[in-house]
Amino acid sequence: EQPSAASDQLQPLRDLYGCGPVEITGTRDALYERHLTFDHVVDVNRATDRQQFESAARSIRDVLSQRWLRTEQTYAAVNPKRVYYLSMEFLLGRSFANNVMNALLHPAVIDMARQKGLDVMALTEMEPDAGLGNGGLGRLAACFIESMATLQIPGMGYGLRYEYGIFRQSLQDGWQVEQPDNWLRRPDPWEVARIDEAVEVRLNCSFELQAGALKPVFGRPSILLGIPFDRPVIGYGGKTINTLRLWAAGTPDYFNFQRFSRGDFVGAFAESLGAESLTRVLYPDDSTSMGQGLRFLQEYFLVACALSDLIRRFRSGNSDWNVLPEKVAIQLNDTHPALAVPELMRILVDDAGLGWDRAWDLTQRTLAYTNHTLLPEALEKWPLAWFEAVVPRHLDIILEINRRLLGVVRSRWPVNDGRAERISLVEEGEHRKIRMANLAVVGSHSTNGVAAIHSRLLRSTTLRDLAELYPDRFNNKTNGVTPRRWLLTCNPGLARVISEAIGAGWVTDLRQLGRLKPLAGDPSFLDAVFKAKREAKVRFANWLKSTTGEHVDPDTMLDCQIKRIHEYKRQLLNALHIVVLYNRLRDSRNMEFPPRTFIFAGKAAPAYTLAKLIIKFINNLAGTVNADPAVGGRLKVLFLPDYRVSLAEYLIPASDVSEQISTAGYEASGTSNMKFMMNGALTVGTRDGATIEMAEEAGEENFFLFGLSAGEVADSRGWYDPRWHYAHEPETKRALDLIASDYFSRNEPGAFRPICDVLLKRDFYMHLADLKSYGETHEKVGRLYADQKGWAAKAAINIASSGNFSSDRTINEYAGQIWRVTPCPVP
Ligand code: B1H
Repeated sequence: EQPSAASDQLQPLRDLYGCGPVEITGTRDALYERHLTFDHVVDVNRATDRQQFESAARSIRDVLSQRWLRTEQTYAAVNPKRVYYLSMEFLLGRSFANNVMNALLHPAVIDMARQKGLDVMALTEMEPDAGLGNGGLGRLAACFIESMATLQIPGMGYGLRYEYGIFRQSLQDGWQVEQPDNWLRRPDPWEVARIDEAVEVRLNCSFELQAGALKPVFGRPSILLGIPFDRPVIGYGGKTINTLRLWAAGTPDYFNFQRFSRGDFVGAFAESLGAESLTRVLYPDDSTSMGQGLRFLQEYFLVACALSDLIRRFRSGNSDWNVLPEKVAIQLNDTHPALAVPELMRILVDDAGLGWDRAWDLTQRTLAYTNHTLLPEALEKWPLAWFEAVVPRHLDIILEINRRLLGVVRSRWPVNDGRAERISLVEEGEHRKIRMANLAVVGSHSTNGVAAIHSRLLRSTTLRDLAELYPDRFNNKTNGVTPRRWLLTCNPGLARVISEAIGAGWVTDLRQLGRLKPLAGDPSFLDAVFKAKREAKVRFANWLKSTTGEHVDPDTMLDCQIKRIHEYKRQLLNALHIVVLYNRLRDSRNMEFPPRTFIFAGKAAPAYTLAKLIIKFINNLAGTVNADPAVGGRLKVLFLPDYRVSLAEYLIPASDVSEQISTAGYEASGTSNMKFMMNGALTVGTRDGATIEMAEEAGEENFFLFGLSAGEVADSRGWYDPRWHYAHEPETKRALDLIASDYFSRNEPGAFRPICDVLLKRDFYMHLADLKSYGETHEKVGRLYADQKGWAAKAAINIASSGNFSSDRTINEYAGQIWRVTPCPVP
C-alpha cells in the first residue's frame, strides 16, 4: 500500500530521467484502476467486462499477496508437519466470489462496485470455470484444500496445470458434442508462474510428434521440466493463505538448435512441442481407467514434480531423513498418484543412500491412500511393459516390494488358496500388469474409503485380502463439502436467514446448524426459508434465461439429477419414471399433480456410447413431453448442457428435490447430495454412499429412501430377471413399450433399442427392480409438496441436520487420525 523499499532503489533512475516518484495513492481501490491502466493500457471508462474482471481479480490478489507470503514464511520458520494432497484433478470452478468472500473483502468489493458503477454479477460471469477435474473426486480435492486453509493446516495441493480442462458439452439434435475447453486462452489472474522453482523429471523416453500425435520414443532418455504455477487457497477469514501448485510440462531447451541450423525449422520444435503436450489435456473419464499411455506419463510427471518439490522443502528445514514422517504427510487422491510409492523409495534409497528397510519404513509412514470407487473398471492396472520402458528403476523397486510382500503372505498363509496371487502387485497373464490399488495399500499406512458403507465394502469385497493382511490400515473418512462455497457464497439469501436465526458461527462450525432444529416448528422461520428458496429459484431462472434462453417456472417443483452420466447412477431410472408420469397425465387431465420441472445435467465420457445415448434419450423425452398439450404445463423436462461448478452454484440453491438414486453399493459417497441437503432440498435416494449417513442425521421420516439395499442387490444378482417386472407391473411395461415403439424417436427409428435391450435383457444396475418403489416414493413427494408448511419444515430439518457434511469435519478427521498434523496459525 505504501511506496515500498523496492521503489527507493529506483531513485537513481528517477534522477536520471528527472521524474518524481510514481504516484501511488495508497488506497486499495486504486489498485483496480492501476491494473486497467498498466496491465491493459485501456481507458478506465472503456474497459471491457473481461478487462474489468481481470483487473478486479488482480487487485484482490494484490491485497492478499503479503498474507500469502507471510503464510509460507511462517511455515518455513515454524517448520511444522505439512500435508501434501496429490491429485490428478482439482475441480476449482470460479475463484472470484469465493476469494472475495473468504478474504472478507465482500463489503469492500460491493462498495467499490457501487462507486465505480460496476456490475459485480456481470464481472464474475467473465471468469471461466477452472474445470481441472471430472466430477466428485476433483471437486472433493478443491473443497479439501479450502478446508485445510480455513483450519490453518499447513497444507498444499499438487496437481497438473492442464491447458484444456474437462471438455465443454453442447447439444446437437439432443446428442452430446464435445468442444475443447481452452480456459487459459486469456491470462488467468490468480496464478503465479514460478519459473525459478522448475524441477527436472527424468524419463527413459522422449517425445516426437508424428502426424500431429504425440508419440513416446522408448529407450531414449530425456529430461522434462516441471514448471510450477501457484494459486492462492484462501482460508475463511483470510488468515491463512495456502498454495495449490499446478505443474506444466516443458523442455529445458525449447528448441533443437542443430536441427534449426540444418534448416529443419519445424522439426526443431518437435521435442519441446511433444514434451509440452504432456500437460495439454485432462482425461475426461470418471470412474473408468482408459489405460492410455499418455495418462500414465501424466501420472508419473505429477508424482515426480511433487516429490522433488516437497523433498527439497523438507531438506531445507531438516537434516535428518528419519524425521520425514514427522514433517511430511502425503495423501494420494485415488491411485492416480500411486507411483509416489516407488518414487519416494527411489529418492530414499538412490538419492539419500538409505538402506531398504529404513526407506520402506519412512515411505509407508509418510504416504496414505484414499480409495474412491469399487467399480472394477476404475481400478488402475498399468502394463508392466510401460514401467520397463519409461521408469525401469521404479519397476525394479516395485518387484522388490512385491518379492518381500509375497514372502510375508506365504509364510502367514502357507496353504496356497490363491491369496498370494490376489495380493500380488503383479497381475499375471500374457500382458503382465501392475495393480496400482495394491501398490497404494501396501506402500502406505492408511487406506480410507469415502463413506461408511463404501469403507465397509472395500474391506469386505474389493480389497478383502489386503484388509486381512493389514486390518489396522483400513479406515473411513466420510466426505464433506465446503459450506463457504456451497452455502454462504452460492446461496446468500438462505445464508442470511440462517445467520439471523443462530448467528454466523456455522460458517466455520457447521454443526451449529443443529441449533435450527427447534425452529422447524416456527412459522416465521419456515416462511423465511421458503422465501429464500423462492428467491434462489428466481435467480436461477433468470440466469438460465439470460445464458441459454431456456425457461423455467419458479413456481414448479424443481427436481434435479446433476452428475456424470453413468449407468450405475441410473439417470435411466429417473427418465423411466418420467415416462410413467407422462402416461398417467395423458390418461387423466384432472389428476392431482403438483407441476414439476425435472432437470438433468451431466457429461458423458466421450467414449461411453451408452451414456451418450442416455443423454439423447432424455433430450428426446423432453422434446416430446414439453410439447404435448395433454401435459398442460404440469410436467417439464430439461437437460441443461455443460454441467460445471458454476452451473451447480446457481441450480443447487434453487432445487426442491435432489435425486440420489444409484444402485445401492455403487456410489462410493456422492457429494452433491450434501450440497442439496444444506440448501434445503429434500432427497429422493437409495441407501447408498453418504446418503445413508445423511438420512441417519435427518431421520428417515424426513427423507425419501426407496429401493433395494446394497445387500439385497448383491444377494439377488443370481436370480434377478428384469422381465419379471416387465410382465407383472403394467406401468413398467407400458413405459418400456412406449420407448420401444419409437414414440420418442419418430424420426430416428430404433434409436433407443440399445436402452430397451439393456433394461430388459440384463439390467445389471437393476432399474426395473426399483422402478415401482421409486414411483411410490415420488407420490409421497408430490403429496408433501402440496403441503407448503409440511415441506418447509422437512427442508428446515434437513438444513439443520447437514452439519456433519462440512469438509472441515472431514479434514479434521484426516488431520487427527491419518496425518497427525496440527494447525499452524499465521501471526
Ligand atoms: C469417484 C472416480 C474417478 N470415484 C477414475 N472414482 C478417474 C475414477 O480419471 N479417472 O481415471 C476419475 C474419477 N471418481 C467419485 O469420487 C465417486 O464416484 C463419488 O461417489 C465420490 O463422492 C467422489 C469423491 O470421493
